[in-house]
Amino acid sequence: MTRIPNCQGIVLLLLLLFSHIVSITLTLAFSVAVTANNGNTSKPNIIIMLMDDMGWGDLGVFGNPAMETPNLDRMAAEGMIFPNFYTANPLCSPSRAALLTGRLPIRNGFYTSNAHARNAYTPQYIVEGISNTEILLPKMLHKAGYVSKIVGKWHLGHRASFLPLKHGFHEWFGSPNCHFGPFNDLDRPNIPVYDGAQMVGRYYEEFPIDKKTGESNLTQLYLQHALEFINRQAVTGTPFFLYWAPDATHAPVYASRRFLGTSQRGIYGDAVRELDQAVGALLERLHSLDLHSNSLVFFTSDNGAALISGPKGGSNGPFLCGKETTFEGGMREPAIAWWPSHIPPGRVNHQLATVMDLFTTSLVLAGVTPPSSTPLDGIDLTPALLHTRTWDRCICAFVCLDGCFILMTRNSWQEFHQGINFCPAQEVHGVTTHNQTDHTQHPILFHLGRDPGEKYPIR
Ligand SMILES: [Ca+2]
Repeated sequence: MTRIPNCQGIVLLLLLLFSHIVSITLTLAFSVAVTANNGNTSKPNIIIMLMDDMGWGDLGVFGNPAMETPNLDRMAAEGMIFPNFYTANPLCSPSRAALLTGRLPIRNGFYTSNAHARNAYTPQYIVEGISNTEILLPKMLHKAGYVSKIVGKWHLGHRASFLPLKHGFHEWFGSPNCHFGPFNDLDRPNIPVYDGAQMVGRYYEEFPIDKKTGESNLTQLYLQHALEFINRQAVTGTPFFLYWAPDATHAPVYASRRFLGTSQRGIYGDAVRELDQAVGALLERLHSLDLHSNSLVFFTSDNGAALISGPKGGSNGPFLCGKETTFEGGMREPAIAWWPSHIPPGRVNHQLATVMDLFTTSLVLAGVTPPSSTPLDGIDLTPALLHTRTWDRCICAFVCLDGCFILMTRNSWQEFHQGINFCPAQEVHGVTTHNQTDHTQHPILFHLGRDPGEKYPIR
């Protein structure tokens, strides 16, 4: 039997050594005040662009040699990149739950535990959906008068009580689940698409995706719904939160006809190029409506690229493994912040940050105080965004131990026995092992500053 260099079943403990991480380009003090949305409010609009399975190495500005993301690269040149930005979990649902709650998966219920064979990326079967006890970002922002819309993938439960409009969003166009499928049975029906509370069709039917050619106009639909929402908010003058979550880079990847065959990276690159075009269109719209100086836009991804897709998938740059592993390739995400006249342009900020920080930062910018009874795991990033500051901190991906230690567990027994290799061609002896090993008592440590690819354990 061929041994599969599988990454599953490892418990990985990372000691992040922050002292070596320094920020560059800190010479200019940059002090700003949060000013007006068309002069009317001190509350900036907030747009979070969350990609699906897009890797750290997929953007030109992060070093992809194809250099096929001119709009994102321009966004970075006009804003700030965070090369040390992490998700909270290398899977869709728990990552999104963490972003929208500001809380670790183990707090908000969307977590994977080997001991219980729980696999949180299928919430409808395990945790069913986001708990009513969790307070999501749009609900908090509503206290400050924000109007919120989600465009794209939800993935926090498909039953009625779990859908976005039940958890603080005022508007929604998109689907409760991934687009992969279709599932032609009553238990797993073809995936519905909603416009608000109304189901308006299904993927592969009213919203076609050609599984042979990869052609679909869904990214353009998601773009149009986002543009239309921004247009309306510009008229009303009310602050808004737009959570733009297209899923074109999740397998099976798709792109519109005019983008198919245009990338040197294949259809995955076609999807990236189309998303890049959409990002450019959204930023341009903010400019044309004179909202740019009062809109914080943050671009990132929910987890690393899925290496099980091989050359048909994305790139995690120099990092080890990818989606469904807690190595850097699964956890570290591309991240760009853009806010003209507030975020100093062209900066690289090495502040360690996570998707959960977007929750806390958004509340700070909106002037909303989170409930004191709810522990939050994100921190306020405004000193980094507005003043290019960096500081030491700890991040905990699953379970906090002492100090800056982080305990990470990966993958269910069920998947383990399927023998999926999440680290193809990236075997590191004693690290990416096939056999599940509990490293809790003798954790594997890497010095990420010297060894970002996690090739050389220091213990
Ligand atoms: Ca994902």
